[in-house]
Amino acid sequence: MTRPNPGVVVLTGGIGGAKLVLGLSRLPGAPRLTAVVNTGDDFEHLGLPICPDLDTLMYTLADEVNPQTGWGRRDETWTFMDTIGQLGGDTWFRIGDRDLATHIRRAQLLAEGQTLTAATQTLCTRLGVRERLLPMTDTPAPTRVITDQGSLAFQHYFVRDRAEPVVRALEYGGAQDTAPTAAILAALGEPGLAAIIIAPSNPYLSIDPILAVPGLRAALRKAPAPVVAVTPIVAGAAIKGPTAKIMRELGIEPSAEAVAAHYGGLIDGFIVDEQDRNMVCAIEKLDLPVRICDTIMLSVNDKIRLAGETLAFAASLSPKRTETTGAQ
Ligand code: FO1
Repeated sequence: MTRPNPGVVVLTGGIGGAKLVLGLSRLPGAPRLTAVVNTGDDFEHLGLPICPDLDTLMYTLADEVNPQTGWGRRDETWTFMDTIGQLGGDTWFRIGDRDLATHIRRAQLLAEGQTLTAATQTLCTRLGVRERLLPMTDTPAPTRVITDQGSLAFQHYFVRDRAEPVVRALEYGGAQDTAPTAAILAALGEPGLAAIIIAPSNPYLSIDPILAVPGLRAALRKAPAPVVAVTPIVAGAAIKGPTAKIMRELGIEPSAEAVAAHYGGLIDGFIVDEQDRNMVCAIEKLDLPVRICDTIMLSVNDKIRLAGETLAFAASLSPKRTETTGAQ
């Protein structure tokens, strides 16, 4: 009898995290992948439920993502957007014609009574995605960005205002009455789980909303697998997006060390980029094992290589985790 491949759970936002998830999915003998995806960016727009990070993961794994933007679908046309504009509707959030079909179909599935978890599974199956994409909650948990220009809904801050307002604080909808879904708790508690990976996504905008879901941190601590985070900051700058800018605005020096400290007691190991070798000692002082890798993922091979190194690092940590916390 063949044993199933080990399970791996990845906590992730959109574009950066999707690259690592794609790498994991393309590894020879790929693990059974579950991505727990940020839905703090979700919003209702033009009457439709939009789930940007779930869709970025889904399109990336289906080889359908727009390679120029990293979000939306490839080979897109824009008749719908142009026509909405002609009719005086909002055009700051660009929904392509092919992408529109996803939002309409999702709206229909939700209206029929499916949970977001089930609707996502339905869409993924139709697009041939075999990895499991789990929204962090089935109930809305919108992130709000408190800025020098007031409290903004996430997409207003990020897309409409191009992440220009100065961030003073972040509020996560998950801090209220949401809960991790049964599917997430089952994935994190699975016997033989090989690793839990925190993707190189924005810690404040993409990962913290997931960690703010009540019960999620406790489930991570109890999980029978080491938790490894991959740095989203290399040489003081973000690979993509406003992570470094937001850190500065929140009074935090943007560095891999600061991200490691931010995840603190939650992680068992941290991956820094080879450009940040000089930070290894400081991170090890946080009592955190560190692995140095090339974390820049430009090609598919880069993604597969980093995925392999992340899993190898996690495997090297497993005995320590078992010794110190025991299987719970
Ligand atoms: N990002 C943009 O910068 N501009 C857009 O017009 C835009 C539209 C869009 C439509 C569907 C979708 O799933 C994602 C879209 N994104 C767009 C990306 C997205 O909103 C952000 O990158 C994420 O929320 C941050 O992870």
